[in-house]
Amino acid sequence: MKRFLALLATCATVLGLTALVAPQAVAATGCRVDYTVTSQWQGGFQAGVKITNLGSTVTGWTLKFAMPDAGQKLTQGWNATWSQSGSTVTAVGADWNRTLATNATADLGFTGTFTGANPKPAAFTLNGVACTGTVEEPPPAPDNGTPVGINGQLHVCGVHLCNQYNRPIQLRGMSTHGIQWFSKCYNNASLDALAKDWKSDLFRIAMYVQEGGYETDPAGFTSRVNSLVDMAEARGMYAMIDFHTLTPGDPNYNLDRAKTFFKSVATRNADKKNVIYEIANEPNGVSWAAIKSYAEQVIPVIRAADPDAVIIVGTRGWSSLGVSDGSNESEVVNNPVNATNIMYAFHFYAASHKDNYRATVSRAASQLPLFVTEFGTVTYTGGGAVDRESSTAWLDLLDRLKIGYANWTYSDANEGSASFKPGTCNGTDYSSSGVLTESGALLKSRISTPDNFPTS
Ligand code: IDC
Repeated sequence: MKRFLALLATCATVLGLTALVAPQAVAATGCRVDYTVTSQWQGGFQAGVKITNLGSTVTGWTLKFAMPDAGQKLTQGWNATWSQSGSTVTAVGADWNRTLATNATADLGFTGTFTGANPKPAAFTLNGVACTGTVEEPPPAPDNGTPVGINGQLHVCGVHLCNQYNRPIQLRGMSTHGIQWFSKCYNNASLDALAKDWKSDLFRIAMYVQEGGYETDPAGFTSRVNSLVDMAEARGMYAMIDFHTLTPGDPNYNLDRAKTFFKSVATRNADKKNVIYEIANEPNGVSWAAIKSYAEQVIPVIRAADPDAVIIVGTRGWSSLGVSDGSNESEVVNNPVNATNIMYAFHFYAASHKDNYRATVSRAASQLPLFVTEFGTVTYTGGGAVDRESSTAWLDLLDRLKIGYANWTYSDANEGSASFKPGTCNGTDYSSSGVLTESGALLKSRISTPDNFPTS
């Protein structure tokens, strides 16, 4: 009989059928081992080894692992038959635990001696299959190379936006169009393209308050914003929640709505690292004093729920630091918002706003933390031709000053500022060059260059 089995095994091996007759085969999905040193004393230790079978049922098992240090020696084990050869420790299942159904566990243990550090064993296998997720604590999540993974929770340091290593960074990304109109443009395929093809760091979520926006359905818009925050987070992008006030221009008109909205989103997203709050898109026809008063009422609402997030305050004259109203940054420098960890918004439309606006930004950048939360390559109407020369001058300036930006818009609106040709959002292709407008192609080429975020 023995000879017959040996012969059968040989034939099976020759025919490549080992798995059919091997009594201990497990599915390749494998196993998990949790290894815990339960006590340790001078020169000796005791460890628990819990096996979880993640494959199909096994009717006999052999666990192997490596002692990483030559000084580590098995003394005695239980709930299996234990042996050690060189650095390799072997435990063979006992009669009463040799059958393990899917997800079933077996608890073993052993005592040993050690010299030196007593490192955790490595390379656990069950019937030859590597048991991933072995050691007692899961390793820290890798930064996986995404903007949020690398930079973590942001904060303002001096006039810059800084990452978890307290180093200045520039975030480059795109703004949605009004989500009340272009919701269909924000889906898994378009967000994948933004994260992977555009390598965007940032996704600004423009939630209009009027014009069919938040005021018409507060719960619905709040929930849509939250789901877009999650979609950005899943792809390692920062999400900027833009309370897109525009008409009327006095943000105080929406003060109660702002408090309700920000209390809700800040509470819900407090533990996330990827959220930046922008509390008023473009104040206009209103004094800096009124904007500051609004900010000093809304910021504490956010802070109470989410104390460490960066908050961005809009500025006078459609977030032009007052320039479009004939003023300049000095009104903010001389009378800043009474809060920490905040930045000020600056917006421009490259075909309309040129040298005097750039001069303002160059000057103000050494005194105020600035973020270009919205800009266009075209005129302030959102339409017209791309002004390549002015757009390039602006982007070069922002890069040089490490000022973050979001471009208006990641949408297929029928206007020059949109990145995609009209109709693109009815389809599934957001990646090929054929769907890009001139503005989209320009921004994609600028945003997708390497970030080289500092990590120390
Ligand atoms: C524009 C849109 C346009 C829409 C209009 C009205 O591009 O399709 O009809 O708003 O709401 C801003 C605003 C932003 C404007 C954009 C272009 O923040 O809402 O979007 N712009 O006009 N400030 C300066 C320009």
